[in-house]
Formats: sequence, structure tokens, C-alpha cells
Amino acid sequence: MAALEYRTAGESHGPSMVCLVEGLPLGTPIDLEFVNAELRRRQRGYGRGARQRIESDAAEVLAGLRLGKTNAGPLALAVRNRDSRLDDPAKTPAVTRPRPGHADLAGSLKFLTPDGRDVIERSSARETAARVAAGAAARCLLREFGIEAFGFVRGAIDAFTDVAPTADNWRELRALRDASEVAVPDPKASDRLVERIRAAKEAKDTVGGLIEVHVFGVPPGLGGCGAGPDRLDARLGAAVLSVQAMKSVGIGLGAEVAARRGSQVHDPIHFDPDRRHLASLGFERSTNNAGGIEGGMSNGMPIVVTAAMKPISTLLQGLPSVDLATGAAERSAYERSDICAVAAASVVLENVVAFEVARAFRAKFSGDSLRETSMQFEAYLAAAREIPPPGA
Ligand code: EPS
Repeated sequence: MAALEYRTAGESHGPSMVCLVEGLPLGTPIDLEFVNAELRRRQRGYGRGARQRIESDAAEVLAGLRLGKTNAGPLALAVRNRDSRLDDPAKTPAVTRPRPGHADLAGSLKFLTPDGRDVIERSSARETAARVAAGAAARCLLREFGIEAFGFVRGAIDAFTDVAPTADNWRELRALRDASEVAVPDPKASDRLVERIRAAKEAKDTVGGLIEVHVFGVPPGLGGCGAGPDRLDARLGAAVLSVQAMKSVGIGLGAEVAARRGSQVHDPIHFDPDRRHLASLGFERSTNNAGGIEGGMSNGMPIVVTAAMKPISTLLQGLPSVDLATGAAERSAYERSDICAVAAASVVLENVVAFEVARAFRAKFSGDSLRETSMQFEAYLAAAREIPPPGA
């Protein structure tokens, strides 16, 4: 059985965004309504550009499903681009005035061309549609084992919420998030952020934001401490920073650990044998500053990942730049874009983080079929529930 992996292909204005997911066990039910709901959610958000009014993202199954369940091969999904115009030079002109913050300059130099068109077509955040499709498919596996992901926007500029998601309240917070135009699960902070985005638009400027993802129901022991790349936090960090526009990632308290003493950081352990049936296996923590990961392994507490997104680098006002064709000082070019895409990015991170949890889950529970995977999962939990031995 192949490890759980995904690849994407596609350009922002090419015919399709495609993902290929390998390593889902045979017999995993793939809920396409759920996948499509996630794709639709990725298109939403106050401050998004005109492209989202053109597109109506939905996953088309190219391969890997029979009667709604995974079969013995990889799963291939496509999201068609309505705004497909890659081979029309009049509609996809050369990009020679690089936007500071965007891939334009570094990519033009990397590929030895004054025209950044090929670079921006592939580096565009439109690619995240394929990632959301892959992540949502992997979540169909996680859901079979009671593992659920919840991502939201904590805020931007000076508009932040202080909500604290837990295993008990996250579904209510999810309803608040879904009622918010900016995915902030707090009406007051949501209104304030909308106002900040509106003001940025008026000033021909852009806004980024802080995103948080919580994953509930993760059993202990995912990831590893034996080798750096096995560490779940290392995988999550790399996955988050692989998403367009992410500039920092934190696990649990993140950078805040530097400002506290150890007694104010590390989460005290209490054992409650009556809670052995939960993901914690009874090892309850009064706080979760570690964000559910210790020594590179999940510890049974919810996994908490934070990420800071930079403001969109396409500014209507432009920024000082240079024309790569002539060498003349020029303002950076403008391409249709968003004022703020943090709500969409929170959907992307929810799915990207969940994919990494699913990858680590498959590394531990590697059955060829969903049935075999379930047997491995149950056998592991039964053994883990004997630490400490019942009645000891
Ligand atoms: C995006 C589609 C893109 C951009 C945005 C994300 O469409 P277009 O370039 O046709 O307007 O709106 O991409 C960027 C902000 C970027 O810098 O690449 C999408 O579907 O998410």
C-alpha cells in the first residue's frame, strides 16, 4: 500500500485544477457533497476578487471511485476553470513589472525569463482549489475514525477574536464561523474585520490575517520521534508553509512560549480511567499549550496549528518596481486579485492540516482496505488503553 500522498497540477487560467491522491485504503466512502461544500466555502469571503463570481468550483471524479468508495487505485479529481485562457496571449499578457511580495521577480530570475506569466499561472493561489479537494477526500477517511478538523480566522490588523475552541464547543463556533463573511466565529470581531477590509479596499491596499486550525479526536502516537521528518509538527509546519502567502506557523502556543516560564507552558497530566474511551485515553490536560503534539507525536489532545498570512501582494495602488524588459523604474503591474483572502485561506489550511493528520494516521494504521485499517486502529487502542493496566 502506497503512503498517503497528493500532488496537484493546473494553472490559474488553464483548463483544470487537478489532484491525485494516493494511499487511501480501499473502501473509503468519499462524500462528494462534502468535498464540493468545502470547494464552495473556499470561494467565499468578504474582500475576494471578481474571479470567484466567474467560477463555480466542483470536483469531477476522473478515477479511483466505484459506487462512491475508493477502489484499488489512486483517486483523481478535477476542478474545471471556467476562466480558461492560457493559450490566448491577448488575455494572458506578459508580466514584466514584478509585484513586491509575489512570485514574479524570484520566479522570473529562476526560470531566466523577463515574462513572469508562467510563474504566476502556477504559483497562483487558485491551485488551492485542488488542495482543498485532496484534503476533503482525506477527511472522509478521518471521519470514519471520529477525527474532525475546524479552521477559522482569528483576525487581522486590530480585529481579533479571543474564542477558545474545545471538543465541546467547536460545532457551535463552526456555525458562527459559517455565518461570518470573514470566517471569524465571533460577530463583533467579524464586523470589525469586514470594516478593516473595506477601508483597505478604499485605500487600494490589501489585508492578510491569522488563521487557526484545530483537529479533534486525534489518537496519541501519530508522527514520530525517531527521525526529524517523521515528526508530526515538522510535517504540519512544512505543509502550512507550502500554502501560498503563509509567512509563519505555530503549534499550540507557538511563538508565545518564548515569553513564559516552563511552569506556564507545559500542560499538567491527570489520569482519569473513566475517560479511557476518549482520544486522550484518559490522559487529560487542564491546558493544551503544546497544541496536541509532544516530541513530534500526537498526545491525544486536540492538534492546534496557527498560521499568519501576508496581505495579498497585488495592490491596486502598485508599489515601486522595475520593468524586467527595459530596466526602467516602474510601479508594479496590476492583475485582477483579492483585497483579502484570509477566509478562503482558512478553508485551505483546514484541509491541508487535515491531510497531514491523515498522512500520519496512514503511516501508523496502514491497512490495504478500510476494514484492515479499522482492525489495526482498534487493536492499537485496545493495547494503549492498558497503560496503566486496568485496576493497577
Ligand atoms: C484565486 C484565483 C485567482 C486570484 C487569486 C486566487 O484568480 P485571477 O488571477 O484570475 O483573478 O483571484 O490568486 C491570487 C491572489 C494570486 O496572487 O495568485 C482563487 O481561485 O483562489
